[in-house]
Amino acid sequence: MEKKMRIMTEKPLNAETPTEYLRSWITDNDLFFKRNQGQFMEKPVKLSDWTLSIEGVVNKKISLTFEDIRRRPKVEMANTLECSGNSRSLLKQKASGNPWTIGGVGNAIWGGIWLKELLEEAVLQENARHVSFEGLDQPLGSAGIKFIRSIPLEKAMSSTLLAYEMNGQPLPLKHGYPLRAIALGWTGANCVKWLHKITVLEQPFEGFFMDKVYRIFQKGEDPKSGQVVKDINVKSIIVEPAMDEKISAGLVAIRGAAYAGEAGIQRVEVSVDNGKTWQGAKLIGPQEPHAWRHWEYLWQAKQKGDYKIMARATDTNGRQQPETASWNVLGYGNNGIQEHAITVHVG
Ligand SMILES: Nc1nc2c(c(=O)[nH]1)N[C@H]1C(S)=C(S)[C@@H](COP(=O)(O)O)O[C@H]1N2
Ligand SMILES: [Mo]
Repeated sequence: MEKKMRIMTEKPLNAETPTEYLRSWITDNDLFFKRNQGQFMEKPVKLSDWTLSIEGVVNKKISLTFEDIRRRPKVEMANTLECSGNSRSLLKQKASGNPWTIGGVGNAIWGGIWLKELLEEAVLQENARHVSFEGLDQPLGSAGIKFIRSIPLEKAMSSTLLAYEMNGQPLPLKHGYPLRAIALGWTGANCVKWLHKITVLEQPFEGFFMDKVYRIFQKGEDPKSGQVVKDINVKSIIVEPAMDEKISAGLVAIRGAAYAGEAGIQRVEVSVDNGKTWQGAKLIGPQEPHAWRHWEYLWQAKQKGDYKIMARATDTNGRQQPETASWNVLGYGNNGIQEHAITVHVG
């Protein structure tokens, strides 16, 4: 199964979804991108050995078994998950990190419970501000730093899921079995896998994965002075035709997906003449909050030649993709129109 993925590193496993598999609204669990900072267990943890604890600035520490969680009413939410570094390799100026093209993104239906319910049960103290997540995966490398991340309390209380199902299946081992956080509409780094410990904090968690990475900063700046990457930028990707595809003159279906994190997609426009003119694409397929929207533009390709095709999305808050991405040292959030243009040959 991993064969179909584009594997960037084996240890830790970092693999992206080939463009052709981004054409369906639901991304198959097997083909969903995999992004890891550490090493996950070879075998799934035994559910009888697993508990989820909630501690920190709460009045009532709690510990739950998997059954305790399963017994609660199940919530199912669509959510497009994207790695902060997705599209990094398409930046005109190189940035360090995994060389994602556009496949560090996927859409799934996540089944689980609202984090809010558990936090309320644990009774938050007045000084509660952030919620940190810790997984069971082991750090790789000499530094031995665990992947621990925290999100603001408002996000934890409003739209964060603890998911044990992915597309109707038990959460696959590689995607965090048995439980992961899904901060709806936020980048992957906020969605800790193999979750077993939640700590309510008075301020953001301090550590490597909060302060040195997942921050927007420029050369010479202290990473910690930069903004933490949270919400997903408005963006559209072209999934059909393929990059450099040879197509015959006539009617050509240009298709793609657009997403904007917590916002919805208002419109997508397509240009086949280097940005001189833009035509509205048709929004197609399911429309769900936090999930990408697929789109289609039928193009009458009359003249032979090479064409650059570009797509431009606008979200429901009026944010529009920039002409070119705003660069940062770690290459996060590349949503540039130019960076995502494709070339096709009409023959
Ligand atoms: N425990 C743990 N959770 C993690 C990570 C990790 O390395 N360890 N990687 C994060 C990052 S950077 C991303 S993009 C997503 C990827 O989720 P996926 O592998 O299910 O696609 O998981 C996040 N959760
Ligand atoms: Mo990520």
